[in-house]
Amino acid sequence: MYNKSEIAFEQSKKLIPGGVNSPVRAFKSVKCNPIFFDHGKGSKLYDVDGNEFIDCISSWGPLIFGHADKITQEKLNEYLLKGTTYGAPTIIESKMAKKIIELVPSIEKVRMVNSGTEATMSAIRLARGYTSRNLILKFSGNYHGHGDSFLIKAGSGAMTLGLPDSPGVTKNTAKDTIIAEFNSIESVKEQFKQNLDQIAAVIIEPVAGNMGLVKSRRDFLVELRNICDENKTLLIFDEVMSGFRLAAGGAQEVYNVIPDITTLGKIIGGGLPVGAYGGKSEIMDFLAPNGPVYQAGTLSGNPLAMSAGLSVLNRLNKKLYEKLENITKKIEKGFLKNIKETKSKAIVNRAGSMMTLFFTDQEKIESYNDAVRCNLDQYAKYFKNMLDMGIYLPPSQYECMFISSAYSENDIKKIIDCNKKSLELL
Ligand code: KE4
Repeated sequence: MYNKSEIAFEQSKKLIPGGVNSPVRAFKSVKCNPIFFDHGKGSKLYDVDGNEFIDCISSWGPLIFGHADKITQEKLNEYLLKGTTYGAPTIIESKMAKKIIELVPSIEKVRMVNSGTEATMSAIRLARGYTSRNLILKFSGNYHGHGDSFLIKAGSGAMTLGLPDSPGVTKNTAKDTIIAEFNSIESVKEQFKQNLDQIAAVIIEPVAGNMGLVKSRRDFLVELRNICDENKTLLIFDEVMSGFRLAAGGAQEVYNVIPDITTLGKIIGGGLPVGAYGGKSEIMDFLAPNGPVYQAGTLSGNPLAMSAGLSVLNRLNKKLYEKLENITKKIEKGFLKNIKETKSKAIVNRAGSMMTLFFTDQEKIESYNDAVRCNLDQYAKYFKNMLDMGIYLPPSQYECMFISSAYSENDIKKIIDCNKKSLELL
């Protein structure tokens, strides 16, 4: 069934650390070998053995319209014929910036970079430069990319592999990152009390997707905004995952809580490497060449990625989000029915087209401490059952499903039916 993937993995392990270019792809926590894919189309992925899967990861979020989206490809081909990169300004970069500013409530100016990690690293440097303070407050279980300052109680692959605090991050760096508990305003107040006038920024995933899907409570976000204002601390929403996915204006539109800086990625690249960070002009103009905070990038804003990203952002409309909501709500409803009928110890967290089925006997999961009590062995077995039935889930309990608009009614039915069979097999 997966022979060619096995052979490919044996080969890649000789060439690439762990055989993969990003750790969570190694399938370590689900105790099986990764699948190597040959191509995708719409809601489907096809592996090198010719197996077909319904893709529930969408490349960790970017592919909101599914694989090999026709309009994105046409735009890419058009720009490909003109060249690939110039290392100089192009009009399409301004078009992209204008579109992001139109869509994201907090953004008056935006800088393009090449990944979500670059966006968050740059955002905290900007916040430190703008406030002349050193400390960054982040939340347990939140993942903001692999920048040194973030690999402290980090989520996603770091949490999956049990490496939330990575070696190689110096004590001097780590001391400038302080931790609070997600959805616990008391823990935030305590840190501000302990570190008066020293906190440059609070960075948060307003809808967390890196400990599995855990939403902020709205009152928590509102209080967080107030505490930042009272302490002249910048509030950074890391919307690399939630941006353009939960709504055209991301989580900040849904919650109506406006950060000072927003970081973006994934969907804005249409499948090509892109990140971005933006905020109030007064803050963003602190960046070189206007201001003293330096950040740069050879391929930042490259026209190919801009053309792919814009082909997506230009199609974000109410109808799309209604479709994504309907598809994902049907799957959630089906899962909840199956959990009940199979008497499984599991719950489902969902925000728009992001969703996680947690194996737990807890009533709800609202924090890192809740999430770490999940049954990882159950998830691993469930993952493999679903994989063998042709449903490609995130290979970690601490990741999210990302649903695309390319799902058919048959896809929805198949996912729900396979979910039931997989739960029965546990
Ligand atoms: P990238 O550097 O991977 O483009 O973005 C980092 C990042 C920043 N902020 C948030 C909220 C993120 O979710 C991410 C990256 N997400 C992971 C999935 N949990 C990427 C997948 C991977 O690491 O392979």
